[in-house]
Amino acid sequence: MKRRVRGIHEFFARDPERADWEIFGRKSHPLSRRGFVAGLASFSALVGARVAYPATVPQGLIPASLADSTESFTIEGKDGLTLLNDRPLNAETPAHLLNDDVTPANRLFIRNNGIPPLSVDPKSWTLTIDGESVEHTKKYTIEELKTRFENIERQLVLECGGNGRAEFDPPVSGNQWTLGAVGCPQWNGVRLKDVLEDTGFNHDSAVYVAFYGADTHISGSRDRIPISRGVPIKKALDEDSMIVWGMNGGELHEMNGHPLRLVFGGWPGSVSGKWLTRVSVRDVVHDGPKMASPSYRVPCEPVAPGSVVEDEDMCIIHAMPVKSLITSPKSGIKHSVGSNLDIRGHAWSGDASIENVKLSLDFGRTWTNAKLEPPANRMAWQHWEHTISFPTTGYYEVWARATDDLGRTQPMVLPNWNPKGYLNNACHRIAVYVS
Ligand SMILES: Nc1nc2c(c(=O)[nH]1)N[C@H]1C(S)=C(S)[C@@H](COP(=O)(O)O)O[C@H]1N2
Ligand SMILES: [Mo]
Repeated sequence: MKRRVRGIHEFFARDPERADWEIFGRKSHPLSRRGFVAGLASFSALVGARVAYPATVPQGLIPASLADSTESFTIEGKDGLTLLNDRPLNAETPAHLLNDDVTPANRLFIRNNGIPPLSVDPKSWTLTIDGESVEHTKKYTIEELKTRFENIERQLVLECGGNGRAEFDPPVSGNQWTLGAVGCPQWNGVRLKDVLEDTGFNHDSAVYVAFYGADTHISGSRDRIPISRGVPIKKALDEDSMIVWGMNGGELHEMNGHPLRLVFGGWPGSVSGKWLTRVSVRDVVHDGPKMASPSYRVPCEPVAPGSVVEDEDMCIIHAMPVKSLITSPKSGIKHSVGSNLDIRGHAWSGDASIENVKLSLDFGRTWTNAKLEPPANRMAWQHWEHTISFPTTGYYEVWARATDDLGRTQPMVLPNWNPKGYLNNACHRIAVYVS
């Protein structure tokens, strides 16, 4: 790692090109991306160009051209990620670096709650399966997992529950993720279900399946563990819930859980335990660190922005909401008016699949369908593309909006404010300067 940067707040504060943020009088707050400016004149001034479709620019919209940070950092085996925090380490991937169909290991975000294990030996690593619903505790080496159970490969979306948190207004504490705490690698491993069944666990009493990992608490205390979460037994027994030792045919990156982790596609990343040493089949809803309110919970019923919500009114997040990303081109590009522009991206929706992706060039007045591919397998993100041309010169925004097969679609503005800033699935938009 080269530098230390604490959050995207600092990018705006330090980058002279982004001094514009100060005109909002809230420079400590990156959220202004979907916040408010005074009117079309200031919108034009901000983007430094004439705005195409001036009539439909929503009142007070902050231009997408100011949204993306250019900061990047270096960690071995990772390329172009943006560092949010280095203790614990948290880094996200800029949208245009997520353009691959299958996310390469060097482009997968990192979300650590504690300190990763210092030395890892895959040969001696073991996974223990225990819990109230397991009569005889079992232990497996990675070699045993590889040889005793059917090996499977799945492309599964891993997205942090707090992805998009930076946009919440009023702001909420936690890593200020913008767009890139998400990826969809191909995972190599076995079905969690097959291993659980091998223990002969008690189907009648099993309620929840929890993970324990080898990372240690940020305080240095040996008596505390950073995180131990889980999923209801139904999700644990899903055909596509996995224990994995590899990514894209290679090893897991050391920050992504090498040598063993869980992957539950489409659920908040926090359930996909890294550096996996133990899985417990519980006869109650798991009560490990970061299971209790307010962690990874949202108000059971919608609340007004800024509300204080009692612990008992917070519900555990299950599947993640419908969402899409524009991964090509990069926001802010210059394009010439006569030529076509290829737009590309991905879309995903928890346990469901995507029905359509629509694009708008006129701030949401009209929408056209993008060409959408079927998923490689359940809970893989789906690729979409579209070729567009711009009728005039000026400042444009391309907006993308996905709808899933249950009819759920993405909101244009920040949805359901919640105290911890989870589940922001507002539409992604990019800026294009046409000349
Ligand atoms: N043992 C352990 N597992 C963990 C975490 C952690 O800090 N420790 N972080 C969780 C969270 S909050 C997320 S979003 C994902 C991130 O996975 P990644 O770092 O491989 O992208 O891992 C989850 N599993
Ligand atoms: Mo997360």
